[in-house]
Amino acid sequence: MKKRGTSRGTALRPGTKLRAKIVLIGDGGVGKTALRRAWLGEGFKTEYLMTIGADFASQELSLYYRETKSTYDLKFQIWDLAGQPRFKAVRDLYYRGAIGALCFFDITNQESYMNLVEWIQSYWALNGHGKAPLLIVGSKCDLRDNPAFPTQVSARYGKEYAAELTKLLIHKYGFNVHYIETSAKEDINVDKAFKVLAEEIIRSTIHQEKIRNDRKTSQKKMLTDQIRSR
Ligand SMILES: Nc1nc2c(ncn2[C@@H]2O[C@H](COP(=O)(O)OP(=O)(O)O)[C@@H](O)[C@H]2O)c(=O)[nH]1
Ligand SMILES: [Mg+2]
Repeated sequence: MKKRGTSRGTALRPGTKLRAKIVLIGDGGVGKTALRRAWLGEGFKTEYLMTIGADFASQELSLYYRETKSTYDLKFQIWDLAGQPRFKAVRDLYYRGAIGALCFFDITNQESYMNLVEWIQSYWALNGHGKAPLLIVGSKCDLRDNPAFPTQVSARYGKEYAAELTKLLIHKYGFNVHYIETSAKEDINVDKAFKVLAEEIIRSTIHQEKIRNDRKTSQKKMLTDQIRSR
């Protein structure tokens, strides 16, 4: 039988590599490029170099998944999208095929938090897979409680939003939404953000596979029953 070509259709087996396209989304200036660079060991820059359209990077990651007691290899293809509205037309094309997203807001910028809803909606509407895994990232946490940045988005908000999304998604889609605060500047939770997303991609992929197999089994049973009852 013909295998489906999408990553979500690809069987996830220990020892085989799962190609996972992920997108980094959120308003311009929230720190998407900085986090990607920090994860790839490219250092932190204070000056702001705007991403034009999209940047691409790839990185491999092995992850031990407790529930199946197996190690999975993922090859992350990371698309770092420009956040500015004027790049919207280009950006929409890059969502296609994404099975994971890091959704950023800057903890010192309330508007960037409010805009998360739209970012997440676009990702789900345009990736071709629907409700795929994501992680909510509260960035620049080194600025937490810094008096120079008096308006802050409290960690409670991020956690509540993630919990609300998890409630909506876990049963049908089989993944959790986590909230993680990161600092690319001080290397806080940089590895963790990518690992937690990887784990939820694995959880969701296993869940989708199980649904497909259950469906196949029940259809086979139906056919067998039909033939027997003749
Ligand atoms: N204090 C602090 N500044 C950051 C952090 N991450 C990014 N920045 C700064 O925020 C600005 C925008 O970062 P950038 O990664 O280019 O944002 P992008 O538009 O989302 O890709 C730059 O001036 C960075 O130096 C962080 O973790 N802490
Ligand atoms: Mg950028």
